[in-house]
Amino acid sequence: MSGAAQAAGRQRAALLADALAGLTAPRKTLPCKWLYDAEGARLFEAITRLPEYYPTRTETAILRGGCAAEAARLAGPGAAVVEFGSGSAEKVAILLAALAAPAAYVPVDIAPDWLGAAAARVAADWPGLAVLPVVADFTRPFALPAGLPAKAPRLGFFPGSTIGNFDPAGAEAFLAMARRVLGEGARLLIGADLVKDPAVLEAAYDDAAGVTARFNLNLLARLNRECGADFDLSAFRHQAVWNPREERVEMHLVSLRPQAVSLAGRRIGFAAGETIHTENSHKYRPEGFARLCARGGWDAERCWTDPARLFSVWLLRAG
Ligand code: AVI
Repeated sequence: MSGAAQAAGRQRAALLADALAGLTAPRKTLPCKWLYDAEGARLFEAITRLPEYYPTRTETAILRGGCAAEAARLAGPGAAVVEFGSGSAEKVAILLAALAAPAAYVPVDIAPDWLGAAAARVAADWPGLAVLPVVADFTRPFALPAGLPAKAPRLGFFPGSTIGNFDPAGAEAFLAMARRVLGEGARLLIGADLVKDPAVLEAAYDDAAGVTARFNLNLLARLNRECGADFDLSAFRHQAVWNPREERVEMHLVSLRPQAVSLAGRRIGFAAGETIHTENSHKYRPEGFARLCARGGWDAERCWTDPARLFSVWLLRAG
């Protein structure tokens, strides 16, 4: 069996183990990382262009409107940029263009195909830049590539408010891990979505064109494709709700009727209205986000927002 086939087999086994654990729990859940197979990644890209989904365009405008330039000035010349969960690596172009003679770009992502394609694009656009991709789960400690110039100032990049998809303990653990990986004197440029009118938030996660609904339901289609489950997708509907106590948008899949689904020889029963909780997207207040960063070992050096205060981008300095 090829290495790629073995990796795919391991992924399927991990997906099945998570699905069996999550769907037999008293409150059914599925980890949001499984939303991103090839189809999920394509749908997420479409989400980022939706009129209701303000985070991507707002963060891009903040980066372009002086934030990237100021972060680049503070990071200094010859910086090595390490992007956590680089995906399509689009926003990093704004940062690389602002930096004086960046020494290296290290995109870190768990999906090797995606990573290879994004790394090749950046390498083609930035001749002379050392592009050193790392295939790794960026939520766990990983080693920086040996070829990274030892003296280059380290600048982490974690845009998109992906930190909001961790629970608070996971977010703190991620920040502490990033601090360890990047080392003394490092900086981290990170996007954090802000608490706002629940109607704006719920529309961003339940768009009129139904793209986010397809993104969420694709998780059941993925379980059918990869784990031989028999979910009837027409018997579930997408739901996005603001949880004011936890200050997060929750995505659920709601069972429209009593039903049973089979998965790896197990029958999993659903009551009408019962949900599978598939994602949390935490929103922050600036003071709370600065406190979270401090607990993870980072001092807030700068914070930028847009005029409507929808989104924030922070430059953190290793404390
Ligand atoms: C990747 N992440 C930051 C997105 C978010 O906004 O939480 C994922 C997403 N889920 C639904 N729409 C977008």
